[in-house]
Amino acid sequence: MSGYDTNNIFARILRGEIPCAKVFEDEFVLAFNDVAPQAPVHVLVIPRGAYVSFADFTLRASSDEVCGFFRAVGLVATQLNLDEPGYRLLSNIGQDAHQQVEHFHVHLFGGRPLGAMLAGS
Ligand code: DGP
Repeated sequence: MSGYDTNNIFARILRGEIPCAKVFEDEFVLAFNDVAPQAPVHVLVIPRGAYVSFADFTLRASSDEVCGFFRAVGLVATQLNLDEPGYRLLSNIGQDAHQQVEHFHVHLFGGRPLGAMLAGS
């Protein structure tokens, strides 16, 4: 995977150049509704820092950023009342996973039974 493109769509959302339906934000993350939801709840959680992939994030981000990110993911799920009956976290990394936006992110799906773990195989 190549370097970070500062004009990717999530970088532009973070800079406020493109609007988003914000769900949560703190010093580490921004969480907002996916523009093309695939479940009643479909939220994207992104770190504020410029990281392309999971490896890039976990290797280069500070411990505070990594911890803050995953805490925030859990907090968003809890705030959306998803702990029961449950939800799914998913992160696409690279070509085989069809990562479209090269700013590391986690999808949070919920609000209905989510079916089998992988589709399109
Ligand atoms: P992926 O990189 O394949 O894990 O998914 C990227 C997701 O980002 C996809 O579900 C659609 C969403 N998305 C793309 N552009 C925008 C946008 O401008 N606003 C919002 N809210 N979501 C977007």
